Amino acid sequence: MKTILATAAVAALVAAGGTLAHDYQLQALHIDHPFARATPPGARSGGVFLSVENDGTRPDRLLRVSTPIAGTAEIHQMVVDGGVMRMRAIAGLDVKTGDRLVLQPGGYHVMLTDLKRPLQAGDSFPLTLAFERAGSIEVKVVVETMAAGAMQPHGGH
Ligand SMILES: [Cu+2]
Repeated sequence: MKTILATAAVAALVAAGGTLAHDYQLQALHIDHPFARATPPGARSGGVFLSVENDGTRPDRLLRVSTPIAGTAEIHQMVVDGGVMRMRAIAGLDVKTGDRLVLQPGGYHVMLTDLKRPLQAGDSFPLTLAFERAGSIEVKVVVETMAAGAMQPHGGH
C-alpha cells in the first residue's frame, strides 16, 4: 500500500515537472524558464521573460539578446515618467554574484519588435543571450497564454 502511494506521488511530480523543467547552465550562470506571452492579432511586439542566477565568484553582465523571429530584440527597463509607466532600452543588465536577475512582466524584459509572426501559445522560438564573461547561449523561449491584465503597461512604443 505504501509503495503504491509513493509511486503515485512521484508520478504526479514528474508530470508537473515535465512542463516546468526548462532551464540552462552556462558556466556559473543558471538561466531559468525563458517564456513569452502570446501576442494578440496584429501585434508587432512582444516581451520575453526569464531569470539568471549567478552561482560564480565573479559578476557578469547580460549585454545583448537576439532572435530570428523579430526585427529587433532589446533589453528594456520599466520607468515611471510623470506618473506613467514607460519602458526604455538599456545597454545591459548586471548579474551579480550570488544574485538572481529576474526579467518579468512589469519589470525588466526583452522587447521584441517587428515580429515576423504572431507569438502563439504552445509555440517556441530560439533566443540568444550574450553575456560579458560567460559568453553566449541559445535558449528556447516557450510561448504561454496571455494572462489576464498582461496587456497593460506596454504602451511606451
Ligand atoms: Cu519593452
